[in-house]
Amino acid sequence: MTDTPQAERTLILVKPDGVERGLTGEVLRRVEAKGYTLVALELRTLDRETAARHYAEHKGKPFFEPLLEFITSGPLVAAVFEGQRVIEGFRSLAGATDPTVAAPGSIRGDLARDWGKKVIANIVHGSDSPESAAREIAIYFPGL
Ligand code: IDP
Repeated sequence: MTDTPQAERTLILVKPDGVERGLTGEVLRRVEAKGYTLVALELRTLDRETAARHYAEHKGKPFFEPLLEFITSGPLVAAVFEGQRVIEGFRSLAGATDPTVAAPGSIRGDLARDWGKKVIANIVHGSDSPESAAREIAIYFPGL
């Protein structure tokens, strides 16, 4: 099966908690099993400046500093996946931001829980719109 030219792309992260817990393969397996196509993949540790660029929309919120500390705390896996409605499709695979109430069957619902810390450690990130996807893909994979 191949996608029509309207196929979109999304930026997916396995955050440092997911990498540390050995869940990278499980996350990528679920996204590939759904049928989306992997087009870029990298293991890297973010510096503070790049992390602040990624999460610019949350600047000023109480969890902004803990979020920067968390996302720079160890290696993460950045990936770009492609497919029809992949942005919405991955958000559905990921589940709600709060892992305690994320639906069972979703990545966060099955694999994450509340650790009572200042930032929610929820294993994955996925772009939330075509505009965010373009902006985020340019941060992690310039020139893609
Ligand atoms: P999303 O990752 O589900 O799209 P966003 O609202 O974009 O959620 O938040 C980005 C990340 O910031 C979340 O995934 C989570 O790690 C963290 N976060 C969001 N809201 C809170 C909060 O109220 N307290 C602590 N951490 C939060």
